[in-house]
Amino acid sequence: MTTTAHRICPLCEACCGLELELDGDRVTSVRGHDADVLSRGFICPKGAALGELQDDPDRLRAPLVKRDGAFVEVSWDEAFAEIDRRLPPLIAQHGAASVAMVLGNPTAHKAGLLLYGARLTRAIGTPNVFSASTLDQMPKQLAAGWMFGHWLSVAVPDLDRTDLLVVLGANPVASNGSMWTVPDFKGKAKALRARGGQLIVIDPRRTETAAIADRHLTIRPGGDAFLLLAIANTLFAEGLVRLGRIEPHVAGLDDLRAAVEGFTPERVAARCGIAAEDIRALARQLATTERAALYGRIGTCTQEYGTLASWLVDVINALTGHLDVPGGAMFPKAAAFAANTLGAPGKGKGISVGRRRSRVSGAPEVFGELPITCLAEEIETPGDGQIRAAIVVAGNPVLSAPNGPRIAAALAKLELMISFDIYLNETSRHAHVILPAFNSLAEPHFDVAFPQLAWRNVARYSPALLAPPAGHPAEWEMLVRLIGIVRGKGAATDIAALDDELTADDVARTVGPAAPQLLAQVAHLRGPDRLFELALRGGPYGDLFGARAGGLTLDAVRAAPAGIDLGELAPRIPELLRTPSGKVELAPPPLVADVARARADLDRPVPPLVIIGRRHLRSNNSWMHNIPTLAAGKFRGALLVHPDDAARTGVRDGGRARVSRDGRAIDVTVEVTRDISPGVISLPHGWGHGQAGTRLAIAAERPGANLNAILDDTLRDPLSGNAVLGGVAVELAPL
Ligand SMILES: Nc1nc2c(c(=O)[nH]1)N[C@H]1C(S)=C(S)[C@@H](COP(=O)(O)OP(=O)(O)OC[C@H]3O[C@@H](n4cnc5c(=O)[nH]c(N)nc54)[C@H](O)[C@@H]3O)O[C@H]1N2
Ligand SMILES: Nc1nc2c(c(=O)[nH]1)N[C@H]1C(S)=C(S)[C@@H](COP(=O)(O)OP(=O)(O)OC[C@H]3O[C@@H](n4cnc5c(=O)[nH]c(N)nc54)[C@H](O)[C@@H]3O)O[C@H]1N2
Ligand code: SF4
Ligand SMILES: [Mo]
Repeated sequence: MTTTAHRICPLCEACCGLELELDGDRVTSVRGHDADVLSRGFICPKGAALGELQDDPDRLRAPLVKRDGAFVEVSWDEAFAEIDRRLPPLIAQHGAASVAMVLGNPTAHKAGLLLYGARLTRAIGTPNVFSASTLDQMPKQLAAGWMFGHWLSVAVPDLDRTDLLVVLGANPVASNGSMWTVPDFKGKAKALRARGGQLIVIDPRRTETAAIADRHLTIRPGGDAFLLLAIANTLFAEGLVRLGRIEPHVAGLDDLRAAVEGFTPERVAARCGIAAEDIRALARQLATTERAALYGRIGTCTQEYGTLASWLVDVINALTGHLDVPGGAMFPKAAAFAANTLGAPGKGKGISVGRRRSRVSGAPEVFGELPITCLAEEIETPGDGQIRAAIVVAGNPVLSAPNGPRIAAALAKLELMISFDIYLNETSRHAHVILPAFNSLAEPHFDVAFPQLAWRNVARYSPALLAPPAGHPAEWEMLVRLIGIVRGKGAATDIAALDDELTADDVARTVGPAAPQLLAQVAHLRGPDRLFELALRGGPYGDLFGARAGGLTLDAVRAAPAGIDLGELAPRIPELLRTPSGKVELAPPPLVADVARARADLDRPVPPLVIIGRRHLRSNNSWMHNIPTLAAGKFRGALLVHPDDAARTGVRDGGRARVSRDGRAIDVTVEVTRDISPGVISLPHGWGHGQAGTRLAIAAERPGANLNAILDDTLRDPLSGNAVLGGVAVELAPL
């Protein structure tokens, strides 16, 4: 029997609402859900392939345990019994720090993994927590934390109402937006231009986004902080600073002015590869356009000055009067889970970072995490606190983190590795136990993080659509079972009872003596649903457990399959602020101090050739290369080379070439194109399949090369610990 159902897409930050046709348990068609309040019918080829993802014959259907070096399928009870035999004794002997938690990107897209993964981390109590955040957005979170008092108080462009959007180091036409949930960016950008507005893209490559822009400025990789310092400098020098409505709530303007002194457009032009007159014109255009927003993403984060650049993006939005106003950069107000809607408004504890340091490199902790580039050395280096076991949740660091081969070798040495993964891939092949999810459609979903970054305020819920085969636990149940094992309750924990206990503890921690009363009101729910209900009802639009008539409840959101529209973004300063001063901190001391590092680096010579990454609409980081319709067609893992560089190095279009750095090398297929700047080459990350012991038949046919095999795990933004994933010097030679 065919049924129609609706679902939030679990694949990327756009979080599109999908309309599925189901024949029993099989997905027979996927379309955009026209009525969805967030995405309004938009869909991309990845979302359309959700059915294929479920049907993939290589997808794991049962837990695997490694015995004598080979994986065997076991029952769920056996898998957990294996973990129970090995994990608690290891913790008892070597301490909690001997277990690493490694959280990958899909953790953010699956509420069960996100909410219960955090509980498992707490239950183990390990300081060794690593995630994709330090390959991605940690700089943006840290800058936001220092400026606004919470790491998810991130301003996003109010695209529907702006007249000028400047995109720096992002390609939302391919990525569908990041730290900015904006399904159908392309449609919205076209609407901006149709109403007379402008789109400017600053990127070393003429990207799909640059192709639809009014203007494309090429930048030298890693030059963003310098460009932004010069824009800020120009705004002060030319008397263009207008803080606008946030003026009474801003601190640090004088310190900021002093910090950017000397960074004139002329002084930075060579460093960032943009002519002084272009920098000045951009500063003036931002300052004099009434509704404008500057948006920076991956390109601005995954570099040596990631936090500095992320901070300066918001600084420039503030200095030009575009922060927290319609048509500028605004703060969403999420219906649930947003810390910037909790507690007393307008003031808070702010953030604290660097409370401890990593054992080997001494990298500071940021928001409870250590840089993922420290993972291998923490496994390899003997001594107190050495990592001997890892729990990898939906992550593939062998392909996604710098010096992947070193990570693979380190993982192979672990006494115990547990992977939550749906494939036997480059990382999970090193596990001793693999716990595969049945299907995201079998679990209820509520976007925990992304409404805090969304172009519009909405509340949506996706109920479970499929029943898993008997005995196949939901991912949150697997995590609860692991928590039971860690707490010494054995492999056969009563999941419902332990879930009750965990939830009761959390509620008591947040609301104190009122906890029993609240819990009684949600006693009809279990697992993630109960957490959604608690967060929604206690949230800024919630019914406050009966105190606010007509407020949101999970039932109310569930009754609206297209979601509930909570309106366009509205100004939130000062209410949103959680800094100790109750102000927007324009010049946080660690960032002002970091400007000195940039100043000392102004005259760094330009290497002849540097490498950067890119993304493609039909690819998703290191996975989905095994999905037939996504893998079909032109190979998308080629190295882009400018004709001048091709001529200089002797590589040719369609030929093979070797890219090397510090004695490490990868072999790639070359595509010669004028879309990339001279002196820059581009290779997407997440490739390098076909490795021994993996089970990804389609991906192995055209494996591509692992960009991260030549990137360095020693290069980090010192403030955020984020990896440097581009702009590093490489050599190129024909094969
Ligand atoms: N050089 C370079 N490297 C980069 C980047 C770059 O731009 N350049 N980008 C970085 C960024 S932004 C990110 S976010 C990281 C991403 O890197 P990772 O965090 O490693 O995430 P993915 O590569 O998406 O791998 C996701 C893993 O989860 C598994 N998976 C998929 N669905 C499920 C599920 O439902 N349940 C479970 N348990 N597992 C599932 C997949 O099989 C895969 O193993 O890569 C980073 N690496
Ligand atoms: N189809 C698809 N969508 C995705 C993903 C995917 O793999 N595939 N991954 C998802 C994830 S995890 C994330 S984090 C987001 C990322 O989303 P985006 O931030 O939009 O990421 P990219 O598409 O990699 O765009 C980064 C751009 O920065 C440019 N760049 C590189 N170095 C520099 C630099 O130094 N300065 C400047 N100004 N630009 C530079 C690159 O040329 C590239 O065009 O995408 C998400 N969406
Ligand atoms: S853009 Fe594509 S992958 Fe991302 S949420 Fe929408 S349909 Fe899913
Ligand atoms: Mo990411």
